Amino acid sequence: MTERTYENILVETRPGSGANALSYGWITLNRPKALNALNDGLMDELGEALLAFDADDTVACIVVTGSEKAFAAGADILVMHPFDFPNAFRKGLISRNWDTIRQVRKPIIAAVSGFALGGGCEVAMACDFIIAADNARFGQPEIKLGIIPGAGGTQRLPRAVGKSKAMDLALTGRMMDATEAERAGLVSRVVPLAELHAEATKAAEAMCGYSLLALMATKESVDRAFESPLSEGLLFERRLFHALFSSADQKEGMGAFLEKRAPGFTHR
Ligand code: DAK
Repeated sequence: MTERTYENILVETRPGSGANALSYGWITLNRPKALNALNDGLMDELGEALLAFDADDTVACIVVTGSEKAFAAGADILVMHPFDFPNAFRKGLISRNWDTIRQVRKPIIAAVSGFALGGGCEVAMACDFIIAADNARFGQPEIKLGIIPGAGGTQRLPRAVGKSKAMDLALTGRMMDATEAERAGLVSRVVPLAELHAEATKAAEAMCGYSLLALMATKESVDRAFESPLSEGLLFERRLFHALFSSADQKEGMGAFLEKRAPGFTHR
């Protein structure tokens, strides 16, 4: 991937560990003065960086993180404030670049510390799983601004934590701490703040050693669980499962197990 400098994010390609390991992308949201409030500039850059990693054959997965104080405190309220309905509707207020993340076919880990509010919580939920620091706080406080969540908060949150807690969070605007978020199933694990990056790195490095085909197929199949009835999801999974038997990586993975050696996947 061509490394380029961004204004609102920091982007690095990091090597995986092990002889045949792929690399992983590391994206840090970086508008510290506004607690990483998400404006067009940031969302454009995030989308561009994600798509570049997705297109890079040497990259297995991507970590998206923020600062210790804020993953992101939501969409930029200063930008949204002056809009009226006709303009918001006609111009597609902050819509254009919010769906890019959904185009990414490689796994994305959100490593969240501090505030993940409104659009910040929605970006984290659009990632494939969330590792939270013990100081993380999640919420959909849009109700306090006279609006509702607009980037999936009323849809992904109930799927993650159930109707009652999603209603509670969206209707009261309260924040949920990391312990509650883990108990509710929004985050996959909680670690001390000082260990957040090491934990995300460990997860990314594990994926760097696997078959990229199998990683992408896993993501596609789990995502199907949220988009289709169970019978269709199960059929989709079965087809992908069978399809992977045409890959060199399936022969290599199973062969390496039987020969009691480490696999060397070639992503074919
Ligand atoms: N926008 C703009 N600036 C923000 C911001 C935000 N969301 N959040 C914080 N900041 C700025 C503050 O204004 C302050 O700037 P200065 O005054 O220093 O210039 C600076 O960041 C530090 O914030 P505080 O001084 O407030 O820091 P505190 O520690 O006291 O409080 C806080 C932290 C996170 C509790 C507080 O800043 C806060 O409540 N922030 C707002 C949180 C919020 O309401 N978020 C939801 C915004 S609505 C859509 C896509 C997305 C969305 C909708 C549609 N489409 C695809 C259609 C998303 C909407 C939202 O996220």
